[in-house]
Amino acid sequence: MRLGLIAMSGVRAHNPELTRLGLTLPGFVERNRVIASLPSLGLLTLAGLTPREVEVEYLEVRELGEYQDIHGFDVVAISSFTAQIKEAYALADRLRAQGTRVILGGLHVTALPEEAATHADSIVIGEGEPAWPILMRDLASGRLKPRYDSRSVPFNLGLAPMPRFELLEPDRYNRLTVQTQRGCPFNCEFCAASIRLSPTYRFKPVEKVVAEVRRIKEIWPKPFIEFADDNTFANRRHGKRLMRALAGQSVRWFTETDVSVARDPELLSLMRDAGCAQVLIGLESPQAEGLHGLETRSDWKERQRDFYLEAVRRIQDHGISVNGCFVLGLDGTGLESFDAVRTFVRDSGLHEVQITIMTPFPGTPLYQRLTREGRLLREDASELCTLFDVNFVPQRMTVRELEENFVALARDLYSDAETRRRRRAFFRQLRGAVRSERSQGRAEDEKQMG
Ligand code: B12
Repeated sequence: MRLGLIAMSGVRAHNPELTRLGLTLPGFVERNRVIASLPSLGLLTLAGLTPREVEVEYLEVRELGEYQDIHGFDVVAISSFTAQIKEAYALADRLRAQGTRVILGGLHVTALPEEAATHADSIVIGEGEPAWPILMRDLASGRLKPRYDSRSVPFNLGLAPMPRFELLEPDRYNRLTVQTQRGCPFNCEFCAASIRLSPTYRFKPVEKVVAEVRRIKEIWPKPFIEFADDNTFANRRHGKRLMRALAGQSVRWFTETDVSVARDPELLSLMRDAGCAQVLIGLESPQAEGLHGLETRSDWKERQRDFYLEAVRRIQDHGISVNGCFVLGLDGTGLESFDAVRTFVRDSGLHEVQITIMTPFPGTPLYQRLTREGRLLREDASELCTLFDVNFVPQRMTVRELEENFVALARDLYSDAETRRRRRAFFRQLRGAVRSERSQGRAEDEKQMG
């Protein structure tokens, strides 16, 4: 049997002005080029659970035009994010018309299984690992079921297979992903990441993470790794064990976490020593009005706001740059929010910044609330789930104001001059931190020498 694993790759923006901007602004172009080359870890993971007698090929589909070239598979498995789901369905329909069986799974399929089922021979709802071996067995015996649902039991990451990185063309990738944990102890209203597959927060045993890093290094001797986590250091003890284990691996890496890492200087030092280049933190908004109610369990995000500036300083003082992410169009915020972000970015010395538009992804509490409030512009607008397009009526500005001000903010923040200014400020901060560490060290030496 020949199985094709098809990743719908690349980054997307629908808004023509932003797409144009994305092609010209240095800060934006650079980041997009770098991240767009990541492969699908979900599919490589399923490959790791596929019986060895099945011949497996991994393909990236970037453009609709390439669809013609997909031939010769008995079955294909396609991964799904919301933004590209219409392309994925078009591909699935075409392949099925050719006689190839199609299996769909991933975040969007989990959010809207009924819709997905009309384009597939079989769908997987929730995490892939529990369902895949059963599905493969049923497929081999001619008894493929139309749906497999793994939501009842969270997958034990202690049983995680080794992703089959060797299926990738080595020259095509410069960054690889490794997942160290799944879920998140927080529950942000807009979150459309792994808590929507299974809400339980779990982590992968450190030894397994290190084994994945080692496997990657056998293929790419100097890889840059992105942890495909939602919040790597939500469990401090696990985070520290992971850092101690990674310290000997000589890899540089990037991950997503929250501001609480800045309250733990030991953790920050361990992260630096383990090769952390950058952390991406969802600051979401510099305004209390924007943060209020975002985290639905205990309003955790709002309670961190007064610590934001200090947190960025402490993390960057450790030589780890912060990519601060802000969401525009949040309820409670109006036109003042654009300047609030500009001011915060300057005052904090953030090395990198990412701005996105509040996005109601299907399957999220935000989507349900905006539907209830009659504030969705279009219900069937998955192509607008790019994080750069508006598909809702904002509370304190018009759609047009949100779009125009967002573009103006992107133009400012990602301009050549502003990108260079941030970079210079970060290196200045680093030099200052090294000087003060040295002088502290000297003071301690002098104290010890009496
Ligand atoms: C790495 C990453 C990327 C890579 C993806 C590479 C790739 N081809 O997969 C790149 C940089 C290309 C990317 C692009 C985009 N991304 Co992105 N990305 C991530 C990130 C950081 C990690 C995803 C990951 O690897 N998870 C780990 C794997 C193991 O999980 P998984 O893919 O969900 O797979 C599991 C299951 O879903 C299932 N499964 C998945 N596929 C399949 C298929 C079958 C057949 C089966 C049976 C099962 C199955 O099994 C797997 C194991 O359990 C997440 C944020 C996060 N922290 O999770 C955002 C995230 C997935 N991205 C997001 C978004 C919005 C985008 C973009 C639209 C951004 C943009 N404007 O361009 C694009 C969309 C690209 C596209 N073509 O559609 C959203 C998606 C929300 C959603 N519900 O759709 C997330 C959650 C971030 C967020 N801000 O909310 N992204």
